[in-house]
Amino acid sequence: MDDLQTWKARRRAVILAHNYQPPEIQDLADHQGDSLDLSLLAARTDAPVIVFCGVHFMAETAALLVPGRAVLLPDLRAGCSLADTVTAADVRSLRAMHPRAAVVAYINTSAAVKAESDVCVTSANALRVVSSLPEEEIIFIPDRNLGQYLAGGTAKQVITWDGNCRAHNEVRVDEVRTARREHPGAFIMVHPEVSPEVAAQADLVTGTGGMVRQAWQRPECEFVVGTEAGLVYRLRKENPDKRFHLLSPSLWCPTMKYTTPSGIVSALRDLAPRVEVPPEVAGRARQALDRMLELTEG
Ligand code: CIZ
Repeated sequence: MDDLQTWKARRRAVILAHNYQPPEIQDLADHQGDSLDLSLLAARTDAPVIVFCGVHFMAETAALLVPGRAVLLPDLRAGCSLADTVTAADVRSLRAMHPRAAVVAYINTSAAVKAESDVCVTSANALRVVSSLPEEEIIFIPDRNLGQYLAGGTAKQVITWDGNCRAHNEVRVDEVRTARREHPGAFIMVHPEVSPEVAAQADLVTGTGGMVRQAWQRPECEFVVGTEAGLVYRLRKENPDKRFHLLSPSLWCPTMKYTTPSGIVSALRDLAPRVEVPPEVAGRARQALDRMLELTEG
């Protein structure tokens, strides 16, 4: 009775896995994607139970989009150190300092921070959403590297916060140079959470969804991948005739690896740990997410 498929059927659950999840979790998931894909899937599914294989802010996002449904995060230790760098009180202080600016929250933030923000973005839609805002001044939280990337890609004045994703921020310029030397002809793509110096050396800066499409569509047979190692497993699986190299050993997120098959079985059996958002935060946080979805889909 501890069989995952049995419990999944019994709960009529859907299993969503982020692109950074371990291979065995990617293999058993119903759907895989970046946080935008998974948010859209969560918003559209009618499954009464969603098992979110990712980190806490992602499960919270799903819980905001499907109020009343059970969103399970198999291991509550799966947090995001980038999301933890900014609090709701920090956002209120920033607003007081820059009253004309729109507050744009990266999806990697808590629901409490989203509730203080005007709109959310993911790596897949950040440029599009920020460009479409009427405000000329933008407060972007919490990833400074992504904020600088947005400043370079739009005509906006972007006020950044001093947060970063350790895995992406630790990638070094000399690692890109080495990859170019060792894999001449490979297409080098990096995530916008890497430093601007590293981004400047790459062929393309894009989120994981963009990397998946590039791997399908580009003529090159070899790619260097500058994002968390979990994506490389997906790219290899979907493109068995192409070669993929991880840009740096630093690209490994420990909290993404807390999900295990047995943790999923326990979560389905116990309907816990369940992620819920307090009502005083949920309404305002949902508005910031809905605005993102309108600007992305519209
Ligand atoms: O948007 C996401 O899911 C994150 C955090 C990274 C990416 O590019 O997929």
